[in-house]
Amino acid sequence: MSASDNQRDGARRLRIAIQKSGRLTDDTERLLSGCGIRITERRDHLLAHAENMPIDILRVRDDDIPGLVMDHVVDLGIVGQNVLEETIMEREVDGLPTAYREIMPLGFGECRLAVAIPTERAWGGLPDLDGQKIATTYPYLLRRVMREQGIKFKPVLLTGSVEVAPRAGLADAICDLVCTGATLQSNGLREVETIYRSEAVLIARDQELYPEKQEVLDLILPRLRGVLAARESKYIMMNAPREALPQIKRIIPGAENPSIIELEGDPGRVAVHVVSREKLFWETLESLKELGATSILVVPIEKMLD
Ligand code: PRT
Ligand code: ZN
Repeated sequence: MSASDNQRDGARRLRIAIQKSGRLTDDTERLLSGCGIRITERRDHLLAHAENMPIDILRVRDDDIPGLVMDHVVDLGIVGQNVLEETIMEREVDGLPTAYREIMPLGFGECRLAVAIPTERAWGGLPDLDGQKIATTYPYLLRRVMREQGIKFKPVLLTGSVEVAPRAGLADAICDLVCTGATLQSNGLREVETIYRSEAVLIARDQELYPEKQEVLDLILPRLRGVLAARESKYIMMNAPREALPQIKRIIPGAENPSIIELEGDPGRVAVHVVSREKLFWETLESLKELGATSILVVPIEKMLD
């Protein structure tokens, strides 16, 4: 293919940058495949072509994704808000473009950026760290919070193994991503202050897209919303006393008008089918049982199109 063929192809195929291999990769690929985008190429290929749609997937390090969107190399990117915000501040300092559009948060890759100190150390608040060394991969996000509070600190930049810095004598505290807290705990650290909360987001370049690409985007966005909506939603079926219906509707979270079906030979009871659009807890099912519901079935929903 010649360079001009490539350019023409680039104008037609929607390009999405995703993390090549890391914490966002599995969820991202599941989401794309949930939208019906079929990719068979192996993960070690930088560029993968979707088989059934004019979409190309670019597999890169997560740190490169915001820049690729902001430099208009790709049309869409899926990345953690932490990386996105940090990159924006870094690029502003470097005088690089930072415009993009956030399309939607994606409900995975949830974590927090937190300050942690050695477990035995007393804690009175962030001012305790005035003038001290803090190891982090996110100097800009940390500096923003510290500046708001008028606290000076010495950043120690580490791109990995941040949690070992205090024990190795490199820093007094750390500021790192935390999910379960297990890493901090096993390194003799305790979390004392959350400075930023993050999840994965879908972002787009801020320019108008070529019509061919816009068409593909208009096709996949409702599918994406459908996959996300279906994730928490459940289809609930049960048999219940007719007079308990108002209470049943009240306790099922996010329930829309249920379908009520007569039960042959049992005029006092009906079958109820309903979609619950929020997380369903065991407590709710137990309450349904107390209201006289029997044969309660909860079924996951794979796709949803409103
Ligand atoms: O190679 P590449 O540069 O692409 O990957 P990476 O190593 O920079 O990133 P990766 O794959 O570790 O994380 C990608 C994104 O996932 C992050 O930018 C966050 O948006 C999100 N994410 C969610 C996390 C975590 N949870 C997480 N727990 N990123 C990192 N961690 C690390 C954290 O740094 C610490 O080392 O996990 C450890 C703590 O986990 P817990 O569960 O013990 O608290
Ligand atoms: Zn990274």
